[in-house]
Amino acid sequence: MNIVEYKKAIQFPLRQSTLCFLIRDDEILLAMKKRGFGKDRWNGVGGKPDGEETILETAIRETQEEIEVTPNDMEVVAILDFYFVNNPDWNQQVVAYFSRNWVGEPKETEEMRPQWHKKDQLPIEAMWPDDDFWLNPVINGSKVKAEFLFGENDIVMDHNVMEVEVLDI
Ligand code: 8OG
Repeated sequence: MNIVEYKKAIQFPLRQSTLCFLIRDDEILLAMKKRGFGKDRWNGVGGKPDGEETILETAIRETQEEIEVTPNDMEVVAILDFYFVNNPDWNQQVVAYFSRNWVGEPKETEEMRPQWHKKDQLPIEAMWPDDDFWLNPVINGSKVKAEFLFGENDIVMDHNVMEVEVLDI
């Protein structure tokens, strides 16, 4: 099974979700997910829209809720389509942001334990396996549009990663 075949058999549009990484100097803020989807993985912070919220409003609210920080600037850096062969209910599009300006200090909450990491020393074994394909190019300044097909145990069965000039949400 590859992504082209899989996409013929599923429903669109994909549900949307958000992901936000704080960036300062040579560091990126990752947070350990303490519960739910992606538990025990380092990741950015984010989640799904509430009601009629825009995707940007969602990203800001989720960052406030999960690490008690309010981002002031949000740059869209990646649009990631995730497909799950065995769990189509998990299929979703994630809009990823970098923020370099915010109010507040990252704090641990019930959902997330934030920690600064060197951009060139990501704890990749304890992150989503797809992050290995797209996060480094984004850290190095590219904008990325990507799609991933996951199999058993979240193994990446197929992927396409494109570096693009402009990202349209
Ligand atoms: O609210 P919920 O627990 O569903 O949020 C899931 C978060 O995880 C959300 O910020 C989007 C993010 N996310 C996925 N899949 C992947 C992935 O494969 N890699 C990364 N880095 N983040 C992901 O849902």
